[in-house]
Amino acid sequence: MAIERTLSIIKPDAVAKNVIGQIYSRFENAGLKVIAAKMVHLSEVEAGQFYAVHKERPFFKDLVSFMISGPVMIQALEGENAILTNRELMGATDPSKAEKGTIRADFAQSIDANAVHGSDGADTAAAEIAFFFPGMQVYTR
Ligand code: RTP
Ligand code: MG
Repeated sequence: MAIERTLSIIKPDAVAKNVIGQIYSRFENAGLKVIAAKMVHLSEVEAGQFYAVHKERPFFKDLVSFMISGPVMIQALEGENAILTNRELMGATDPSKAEKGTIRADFAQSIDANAVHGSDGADTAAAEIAFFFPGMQVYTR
């Protein structure tokens, strides 16, 4: 299996619920290491750029307003099959359809306020890490 990196965002709803630590525990228990992290209150421009791939979708405006409604916690995760492992930990986009025990089933309210973001492939992972952590330095532990 390959060691990969992926980008994760704990969205405003989960930050407001004070469950950053509980979500980090899930990453750690699944063998994912936090190799970079920052808490940010995104601007409308940043959120729009980050989700530009969804620009033409009907939910784009709601998605951007939600993502700027409060601070988010952004991290790069590293581990075996990190991209898929993180997507499995997250669960389905709509928390009412997410499997029990996933982050979204346990902490999310709705398809908008769905607790976490995770890169969905190798290309998006690389682009999203570069977007938030340009020239990222990693200190091996
Ligand atoms: P994310 O990008 O945030 O990790 O979520 P995802 O891959 O599971 O879902 P994606 O299709 O990339 O959509 C991005 C975010 O847009 C909102 N969304 N709303 N109302 C809707 O039908 C709808 N579809 C997507 C969600 O908040 C989703 O996380
Ligand atoms: Mg996505």
